[in-house]
Amino acid sequence: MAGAALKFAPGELFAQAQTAAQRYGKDKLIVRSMRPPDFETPVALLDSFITPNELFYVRSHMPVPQVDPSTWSLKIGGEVNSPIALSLDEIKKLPAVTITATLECAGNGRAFFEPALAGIQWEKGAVGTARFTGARLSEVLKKAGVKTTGLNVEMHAADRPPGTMPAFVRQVPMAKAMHPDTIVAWDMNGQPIPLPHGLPLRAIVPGWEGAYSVKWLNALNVLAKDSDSFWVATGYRYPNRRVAPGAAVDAKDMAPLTGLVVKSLITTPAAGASLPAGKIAVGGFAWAGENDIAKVDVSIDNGQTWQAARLTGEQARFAWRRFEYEFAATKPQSYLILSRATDNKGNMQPAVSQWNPSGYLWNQYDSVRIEVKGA
Ligand SMILES: Nc1nc2c(c(=O)[nH]1)N[C@H]1C(S)=C(S)[C@@H](COP(=O)(O)O)O[C@H]1N2
Ligand SMILES: [Mo]
Repeated sequence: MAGAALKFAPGELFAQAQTAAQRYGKDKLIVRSMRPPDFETPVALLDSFITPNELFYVRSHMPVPQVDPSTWSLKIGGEVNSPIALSLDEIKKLPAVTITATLECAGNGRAFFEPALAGIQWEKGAVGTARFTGARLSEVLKKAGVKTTGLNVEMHAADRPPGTMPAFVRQVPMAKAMHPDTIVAWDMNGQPIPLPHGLPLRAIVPGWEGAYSVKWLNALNVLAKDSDSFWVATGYRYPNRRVAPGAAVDAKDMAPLTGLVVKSLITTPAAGASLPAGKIAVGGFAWAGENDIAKVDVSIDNGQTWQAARLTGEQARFAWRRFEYEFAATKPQSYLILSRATDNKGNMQPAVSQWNPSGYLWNQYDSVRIEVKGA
């Protein structure tokens, strides 16, 4: 009878996960959840400034909706002079802009917090950079005419929650909604937005944590108050004071997340790499939400000394920046390579991330251990 009660034959669960990723052309990604699809990019595949669509992480709270771009409409209502619904064609007639933006899930790195937290156990790869083409959210709102009473733009989407989970409704404060780089996008890296990324229309709220960039966007509701959506009132909140790891935090001491925090990621060498003695090339990306990267330092002696890495390649307002550093490894030994970014406001990555009840904004020094063998 041994094995008779097994629900899965050996390998079957793995095969199901592979199928879930293949369905969306994401077979190189790590499946963190099959239903809904939550896929993480392996760090080694994040080695280009632009993350190709098939390598871009996916974060969805609920099943991917069925969409028909030909009948899609974006409704605009609430505190506006004339509520309207715009078709995709009408939206595409507005002036098109392309924004290069790094999107990162607020929960990226949650797996590393101690004590452990509930939620998707993202490690380092719930981040990526793409060029999004669309119309300015301000231009879209102008079509309906925002009243002076409008404080927040509530964003609704077509994905429908299973069971009792609340629908994914978010809000953007008016100033950020009106920013010229906040857009409703229909293209991602020159292709129609792929289905798991929000086909046919998604918000891009650059520099802010990924959950502001609502996918499958189908309604804007201008509010004279704060949204009472679960995902605004309760979700995506962070303590406004330091808390002891594991401590409960009162709701009144929590504030909404906004901008991403300063962070760096070593994409090469790979963790655990075994390399011959000689020159070791270190490279990766650093980003700081709405701020710019001022410098990235690298340490190969457990943080006793730090050397400045070179910042290279393309520079875009809301995108990560490439850093490179080389050192000579003369004899066989194990190295822990650390990276630490600083932004133009003087914020530096901490040695240890601040624990918080939802496991958001993990941003401590990145580290990669490698083994150097004899030449
Ligand atoms: N409609 C809808 N939009 C959504 C989500 C969602 O579950 N539903 N997830 C958000 C979160 S938490 C993140 S991090 C980003 C992820 O975008 P991506 O899947 O294109 O990488 O989408 C955001 N937009
Ligand atoms: Mo997210």
